[in-house]
Amino acid sequence: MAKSAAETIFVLNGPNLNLLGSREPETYGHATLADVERLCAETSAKFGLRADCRQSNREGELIDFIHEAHAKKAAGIVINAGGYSHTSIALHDALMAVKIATVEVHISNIYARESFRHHSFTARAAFATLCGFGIDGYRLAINGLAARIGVKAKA
Ligand code: CA2
Repeated sequence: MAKSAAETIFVLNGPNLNLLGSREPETYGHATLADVERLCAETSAKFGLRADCRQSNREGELIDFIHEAHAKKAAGIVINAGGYSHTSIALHDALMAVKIATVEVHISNIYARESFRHHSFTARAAFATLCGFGIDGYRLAINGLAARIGVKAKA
């Protein structure tokens, strides 16, 4: 049976994350965005959830995805807004407006990098932030999100 929208989590990746696996492996590892999306789908499935994975290099489109998550009554959001995390009040405002349980993920440890990465506007709108775990951060985020929304792993 098809899963209802209420059992969907949105996994949003921001600018340049489509380049994962092709450049800067010392910072972001060798996994591709397709690997990230597969990991999210597999992890979500363990909870009977569906991962709706989107990536955009445009701030406005990411905001549209957040509005769509609200319209579709998504159960949660996992977001790596990339560089927009550090600049975008508009993304912060969108996340605040929809009031969907949100986890922020960064592949790298943003606190061990340049000081301009140490502040995240979007993190203020998330109930938790994970950074520095590589792409495993997405798996951890979905586990934490499921616990937060009261969804248990299926036997
Ligand atoms: O560590 C993360 O996940 C970041 O969100 C990645 C962003 C960066 O601006 C944040 O400070 C931390 C950059 C994404 C760029 O991704 C690339 C992947 C491969 C090659 C080049 C860029």
